[in-house]
Amino acid sequence: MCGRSRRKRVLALVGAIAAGTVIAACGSDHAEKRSARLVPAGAKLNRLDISVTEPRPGRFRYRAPRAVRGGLVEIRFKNSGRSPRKAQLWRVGPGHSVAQALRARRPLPRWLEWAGGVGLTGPGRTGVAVQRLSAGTYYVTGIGSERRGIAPLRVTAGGSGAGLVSAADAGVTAVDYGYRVSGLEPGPASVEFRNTGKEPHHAFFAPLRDGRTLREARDFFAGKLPGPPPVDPEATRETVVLERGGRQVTRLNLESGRYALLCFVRDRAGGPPHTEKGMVAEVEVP
Ligand SMILES: [Cu+2]
Repeated sequence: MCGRSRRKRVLALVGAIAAGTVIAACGSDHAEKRSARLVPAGAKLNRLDISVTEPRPGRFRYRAPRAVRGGLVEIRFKNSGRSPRKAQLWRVGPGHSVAQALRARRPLPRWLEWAGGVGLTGPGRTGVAVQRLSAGTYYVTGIGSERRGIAPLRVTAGGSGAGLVSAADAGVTAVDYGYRVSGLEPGPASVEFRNTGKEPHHAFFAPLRDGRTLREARDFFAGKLPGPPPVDPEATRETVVLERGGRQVTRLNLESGRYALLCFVRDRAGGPPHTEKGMVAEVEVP
C-alpha cells in the first residue's frame, strides 16, 4: 500500500473493514517459529486442513476435505493467496443445505450458526486453532457475506468426547457488548477466545498510533474521521466469529503497544455493527 495516496489508503481500509476483511496480518518468520502451545501436550486431536487460493486478485477459492471426524479438532489453515484471509466456519443445522445457508439474510435463521475456524492469516502462512466441532454440515468462507469460492464440509461423529482444555496464557472473552482481556503478550502467543454473550462476536485488534485515541479509531472505522488513520492498518489482527457459548484456542501475534479492540459483527437479527453498541475497548500489550 506504500505507493498509494493517503486518501486511497484510508478508503481501502474503511472499505476492507466494511466488507469484513482487513489489510494485513503478517508476523515475521522468526516469530512464527516460536511455539506457543494451544492445548496440553498429549491432547487427542482430530485434524482439519483448510486452504485458500487466489486464482485472480480478489477472487478466492477455499478447499476442505469432504468429511472430517469431529470432537476436539485442530484446524490448520494455509493461505496460498496473495492477501490476508481467514477461514470462517459456518454450521448448517439438520434438514438444511449449504445452498439454503448461502441465501440466508438477517435475521439469521436459528439453524445457521457461526462456528469458529482460523483467524486472519497472512499470504504464504498457516494459522491454527483448536476447538470442538459437533457432527453436521459446515462450510468455510472468508467473511460472512461471501457466496463464491466457499468449501462445504461434513463433520462426522466418532471423535473424542473430551472437552477443550486450554494451555493458553492469554484470554479474550467477548460479551454483549464488550471484552474482557487478560495476559496478552507480544509475539505469537496462544490465546483462548470465548464468547459468553448471546450474539456472535469476533475480536479485531487495531494498533493505535502514538497520541491517537480509541474514540478516533472507532470514528475512523465508521468512516467519520478524515485525515491520517489513527491506527496502523498493516499490523491489524482479527479472530474468527464465534456464536454464543463458542470457545477456541488460537494464536495471535501482537506487537507491544496500545490497541483498539473492536467488534464489527452485527446482531443475528440485524442492526448496526457492534462498534456502534459500544463494543470497543483499549488494551495494552506490554
Ligand atoms: Cu460483537
